[in-house]
Amino acid sequence: MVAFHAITSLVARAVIAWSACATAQPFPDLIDASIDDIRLGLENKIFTSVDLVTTYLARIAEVNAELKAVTEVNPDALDIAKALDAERAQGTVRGPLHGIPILIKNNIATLDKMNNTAGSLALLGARVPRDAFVAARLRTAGAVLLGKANLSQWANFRSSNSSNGWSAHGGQVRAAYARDQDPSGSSSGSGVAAALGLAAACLGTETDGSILSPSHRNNVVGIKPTVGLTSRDLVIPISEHQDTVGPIARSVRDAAYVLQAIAGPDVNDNYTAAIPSGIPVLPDYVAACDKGALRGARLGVPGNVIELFLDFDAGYQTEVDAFLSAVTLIGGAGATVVQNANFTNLTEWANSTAEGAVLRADFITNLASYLAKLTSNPNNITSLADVLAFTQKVAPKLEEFPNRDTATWDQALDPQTGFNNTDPRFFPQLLENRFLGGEGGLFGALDRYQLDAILLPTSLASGFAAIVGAPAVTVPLGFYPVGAPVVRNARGDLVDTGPNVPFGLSFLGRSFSEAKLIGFAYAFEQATGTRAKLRPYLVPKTEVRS
Ligand SMILES: *[C@@H]1O[C@H](CO)[C@@H](O)[C@H](O)[C@H]1NC(C)=O
Ligand SMILES: *[C@@H]1O[C@H](CO)[C@@H](O)[C@H](O)[C@H]1NC(C)=O
Ligand SMILES: *[C@@H]1O[C@H](CO)[C@@H](O)[C@H](O)[C@H]1NC(C)=O
Ligand SMILES: *[C@@H]1O[C@H](CO)[C@@H](O)[C@H](O)[C@H]1NC(C)=O
Ligand SMILES: *[C@@H]1O[C@H](CO)[C@@H](O)[C@H](O)[C@H]1NC(C)=O
Ligand SMILES: *[C@@H]1O[C@H](CO)[C@@H](O)[C@H](O)[C@H]1NC(C)=O
Ligand SMILES: *[C@@H]1O[C@H](CO)[C@@H](O)[C@H](O)[C@H]1NC(C)=O
Ligand SMILES: *[C@@H]1O[C@H](CO)[C@@H](O)[C@H](O)[C@H]1NC(C)=O
Ligand SMILES: CC(=O)N[C@H]1CO[C@H](CO)[C@@H](O)[C@@H]1O
Repeated sequence: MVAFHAITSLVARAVIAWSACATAQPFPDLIDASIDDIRLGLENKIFTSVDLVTTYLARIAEVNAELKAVTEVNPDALDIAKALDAERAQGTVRGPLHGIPILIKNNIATLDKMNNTAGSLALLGARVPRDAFVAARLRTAGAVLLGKANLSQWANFRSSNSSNGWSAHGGQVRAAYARDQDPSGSSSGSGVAAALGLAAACLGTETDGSILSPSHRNNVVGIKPTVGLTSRDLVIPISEHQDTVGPIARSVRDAAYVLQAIAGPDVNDNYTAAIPSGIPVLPDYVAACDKGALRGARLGVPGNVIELFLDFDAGYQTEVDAFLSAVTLIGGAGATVVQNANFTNLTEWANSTAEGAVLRADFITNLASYLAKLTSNPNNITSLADVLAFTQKVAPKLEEFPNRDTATWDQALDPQTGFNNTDPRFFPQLLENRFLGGEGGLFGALDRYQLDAILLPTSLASGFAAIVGAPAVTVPLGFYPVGAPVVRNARGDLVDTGPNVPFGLSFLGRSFSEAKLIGFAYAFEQATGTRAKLRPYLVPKTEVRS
């Protein structure tokens, strides 16, 4: 309780100090600037959107040779910014994102000069009939689509011997809190770009962990929306049952601005028809950013989940210790914490192979549907079998085959054991997920203990939400101390954990409970200010004032 208030007042003082001299001081560094800061800078004519785009492009150029966070920049970005500046000069401001540069993951298609490849050379030069719904929504909101963020190729759905953040189209993404840091994935470039201020914010996508995990390893905030809150139209898929598009940003409030812009029903993704019809207008995610949101909340900690992961790998202890301190702080902020809000069928979950089966089956069907929508397809890729043949036979060298194998696709296309999502073997697998994540998992615990959300270290969190399409929000929680052992990824080429590597805390909730989760995450973020305690080793120097 005492620690909590001490930290809160420190943060409050820092904010007041800054606003007091905001007019006299130069604009904050872009690694710290919030969307509100940038918006005010534009409103007060401290700079233009063209200045911002120029600055962000220079920042990308400064670090990209080393970090490979960005695959392509938008050749039209400056013209778009110029047009948005002209609109503003004539008195039209579309909203809080007017003139604000945003990077999107390289699996979200745009009808412009940029490629959309999921990192594969198979789709270079392919064209789509229209912008992905979420990209169109960003444009309508006045955002400048600055470029495409690199990713783990095929959103990490290809190989058993690859590395997070590697793609043939974009190279190897590295994170910047430690040398050769594994950026996690699959929205690797989005995480790194948000962390270093290579754009005001980014879009990522998640099937299981691909927003939450790179967000936490890059010391930023990620919102993984309920499947159906954000359209997947013209997003290169893995699974209609699990894929979702969401923001990765430096603060909860910034992420809320982006979510507000992209959420909502789309006739081209009928999962969005599940958005509760009682809400003709979506909840106000920005207004949900309330410092007092933890007061009176009921939050659960599934002790058996934590125990299972520690049994599996004692290396999680650092993150769990920080998590348990955070739980105490959250209690001190007025939340009721229910310890041992356990998941009843955790053992069955840990042994289940249903999620992999669902993803492989969906991928065959959903990828073919995406490819069928292309208006130009230079390599004539229409199926997973075509992608496999391209990777293994047409461009094996650049696709780094066989070193980076195609184990996931081989399994999906196995004539004996593979099947797509129209096969009778599919539905029992989907039902198993719905039970293990539902009554036997996340939803069961929320209901049994009448909770608003479940708390977990982000390293342990994504799977439980993934298999039932539930939302989750991660916020910075801490980082590995000096002297922590360096643990490399399975491939051996990147540092997974070690000194200065960040980690996060996740809030998981019921479907369409994003506003609540955002409130909790915001209150926690404001009380702790963890992001500001940690600096990357590599920070771009170009600023909007230079
Ligand atoms: C898209 O890929 C093509 C190669 O097929 C390349 O010529 C073009 O420059 C790429 N677009 C951008 C914006 O980099
Ligand atoms: C949703 O759309 C897909 C293809 O676009 C279609 O196969 C499916 O039947 C639709 N589902 C509903 C509930 O409308
Ligand atoms: C929850 O799990 C923890 C850790 O396995 C165990 O100690 C505790 O008894 C369990 N509580 C309930 C209510 O099942
Ligand atoms: C879930 O757990 C309960 C209690 O251990 C058990 O009786 C039940 O069989 C499990 N259900 C499934 C589908 O595994
Ligand atoms: C898998 O199931 C077996 C048998 O029910 C159980 O002993 C084991 O603990 C389970 N594995 C995990 C990781 O929970
Ligand atoms: C899915 O499997 C069925 C039955 O094997 C087959 O007829 C259909 O063409 C497959 N669809 C795709 C997209 O592979
Ligand atoms: C793709 O198909 C078109 C039309 O059948 C053909 O002209 C072209 O050569 C094919 N391209 C490749 C790379 O196979
Ligand atoms: C997996 O990648 C590593 C690192 O490049 C390499 O040493 C190893 O040979 C690869 N495994 C296979 C089976 O190709
Ligand atoms: C914007 C940019 O720097 N893109 C580069 C990303 O990395 C790939 C692969 O090395 C290059 O081809 C791009 O030019």
